[in-house]
Amino acid sequence: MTDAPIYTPPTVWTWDRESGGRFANINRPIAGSTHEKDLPVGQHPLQLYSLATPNGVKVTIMLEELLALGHSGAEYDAWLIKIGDGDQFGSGFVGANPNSKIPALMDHSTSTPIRVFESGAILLYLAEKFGEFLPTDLAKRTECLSWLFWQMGSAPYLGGGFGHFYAYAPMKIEYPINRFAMEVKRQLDVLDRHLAENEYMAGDEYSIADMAIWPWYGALVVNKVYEAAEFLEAHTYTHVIRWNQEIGKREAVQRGRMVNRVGGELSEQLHERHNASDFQNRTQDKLEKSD
Ligand SMILES: N[C@@H](CCC(=O)N[C@@H](CS)C(=O)NCC(=O)O)C(=O)O
Repeated sequence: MTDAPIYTPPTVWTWDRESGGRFANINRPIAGSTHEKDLPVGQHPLQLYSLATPNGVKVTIMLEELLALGHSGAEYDAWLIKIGDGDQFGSGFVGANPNSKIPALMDHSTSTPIRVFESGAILLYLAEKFGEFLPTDLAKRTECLSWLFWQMGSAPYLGGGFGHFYAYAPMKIEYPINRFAMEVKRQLDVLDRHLAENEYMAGDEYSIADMAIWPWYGALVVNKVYEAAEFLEAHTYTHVIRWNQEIGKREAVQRGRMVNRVGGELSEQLHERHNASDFQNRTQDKLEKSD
């Protein structure tokens, strides 16, 4: 093992400097709001406050899938929360999610608006509200929820563990990169073995488990997060790659990926979404600009 910087923890940890690395400016050891700011509310019952990170995309995919099935009650306004600018610490956002992380959903269709935070809870809420993408058969429903909660417990090792130390930390340290690469490869193998025998995560039905897992692990195997596909030998997880392609072909998934996206190809960005026609207008804007 190479030499790692030596650190002797003090008796009591204190927050006296920025840790460095990407996102260090938004990390704090305390919760709560930093400034007063109400959240905007649009015309639809469902108000989403988010950003197109893998956690945000789960929810916009679900909403677009529900709309594709004809559930007009799933019409939504998607407002952009710029986490790099600290929007998640505004008082209105903290009211919607005391954990100050996107995504957060407000449902105004009830007499007292309901707040939902944590992407897994939002997927489950919408699945139950509209009766879709959560199998009704007890065994299949249980399998679906097991994989949904697997994602919620596993992805922090991928994002907060591997992704942080491999891509974002101010220096490359062998010990954590080794530890989290090992865990992420193990997780990919869990998925690969399961998808060798199952079309989707919950078996033969596409469900909220796929919507939760795809934006993280699907993106990882095709090098869309952390540029780590080669390092992790992602090409060897052939069943994950097959499943990733299958899900990526869905039109609702392609629309959901664009909502609240502010990086990457301009043609794939829809900063805010208030109507289905916004996707079309985005395309027209682009065509007009390129004329
Ligand atoms: N377990 C949460 C994780 C949400 C999360 O980590 N969101 C990140 C973006 S992907 C965020 O808002 N970070 C802002 C911050 O940490 O201040 C979920 O699934 O909803």
